[in-house]
Amino acid sequence: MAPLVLYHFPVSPPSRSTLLVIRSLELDVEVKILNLLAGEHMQEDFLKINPQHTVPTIVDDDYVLWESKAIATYLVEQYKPDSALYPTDPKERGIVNQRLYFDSTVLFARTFAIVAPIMRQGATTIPQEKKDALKEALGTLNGYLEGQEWVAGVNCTVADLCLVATVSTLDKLGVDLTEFANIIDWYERCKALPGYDENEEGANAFGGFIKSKLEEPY
Ligand SMILES: N[C@@H](CCC(=O)N[C@@H](CS)C(=O)NCC(=O)O)C(=O)O
Repeated sequence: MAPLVLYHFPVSPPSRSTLLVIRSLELDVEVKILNLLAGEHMQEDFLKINPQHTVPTIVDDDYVLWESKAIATYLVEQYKPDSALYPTDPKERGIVNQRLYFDSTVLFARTFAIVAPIMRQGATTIPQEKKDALKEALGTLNGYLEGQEWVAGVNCTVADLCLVATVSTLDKLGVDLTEFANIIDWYERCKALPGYDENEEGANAFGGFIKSKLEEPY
């Protein structure tokens, strides 16, 4: 059987979260880097695989999937269905899913709303209302972590792997996390996860790029 293939761009937070899941599951993978800045995701060969031209995208034998959270849950269910990374109890799984959607629709969405104008339209400042919206989302995440080590309870799950890809990006672009004590403790814990160094490298590259475009530090 062909190895699992990941189309990946190391600076992309969702793409990095997929690699964190792959590393935690200890799966063999062939990583194919697509340089989004050079438009490699718009090449015909990749569009045939994913017409939505996003990373991460996986090809698992004859099965193609994109959307980082769908990939994360698929990989656990397919390869390590008993793993605590995606609990089988419906109520526990429900909480993990809620945290995954929180990243997609709130934390990463608000991060994206900040970085997209800088990357795509040459913006050099960040509107205060976007900073406020991000701060509110970080407050919510801090609340999830009250009295527990991981975002969905006692075990590290795919939700932690997705959320830390976003939070590390925010940290590296200069967002001050000091008022979010639970996030800071959890973030330190996440740094020991398999493959974290790769995540950090990508977050540093992305954060450094955004920082270099800003008129004043975040
Ligand atoms: N919701 C998607 C977001 C994927 C996404 O937007 N990836 C960006 C990089 S961060 C991308 O591939 N952009 C290229 C494009 O949309 O053409 C996920 O979680 O996988």
